[in-house]
Amino acid sequence: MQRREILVAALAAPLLGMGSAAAPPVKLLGNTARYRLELDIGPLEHMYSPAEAARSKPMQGEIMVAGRMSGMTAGKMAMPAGMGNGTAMRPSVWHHLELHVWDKISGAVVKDAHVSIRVIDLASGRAQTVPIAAMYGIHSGPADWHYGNNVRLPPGHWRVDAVVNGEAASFTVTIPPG
Ligand SMILES: [Cu+2]
Repeated sequence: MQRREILVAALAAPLLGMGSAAAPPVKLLGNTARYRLELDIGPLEHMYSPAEAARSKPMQGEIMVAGRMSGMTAGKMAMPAGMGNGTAMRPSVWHHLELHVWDKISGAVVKDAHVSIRVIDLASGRAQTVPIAAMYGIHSGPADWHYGNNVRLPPGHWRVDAVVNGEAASFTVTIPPG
């Protein structure tokens, strides 16, 4: 197992809306024994089931191949279980977190990985488990295949612990205020 910790100050760009085509504000590379990883944290994305996408033909957002979107339902904000109201769902504290996985030997995108991701607030030590969906961007297509979800990530220092087919990697991310 290799650990990789990288500090990045990013996410300075304001949240302009879901499905922004802009490059993700956070892009970190990682490694495990068998896999090359990329962690992207960007603006909240709308995540469509294949049936929803076929019906509404969205121009942006992501197609969920497996799993479910957290944090929003049917294009509207919804409160995830266990969260109070108030500022919890301010869009600026919600981000789209995604992990891309490539096989180091073949270079191929790994589409059937078993992935788990935990996000740890380094100030409080509190951890949250990211519900994993497999998905790809509508614009980019299946080459963009990745694992993750929309997550609440307020400004602060975070560690993202990922396990891919039993192989662990960690990333350290700073989300600046604003
Ligand atoms: Cu995604």
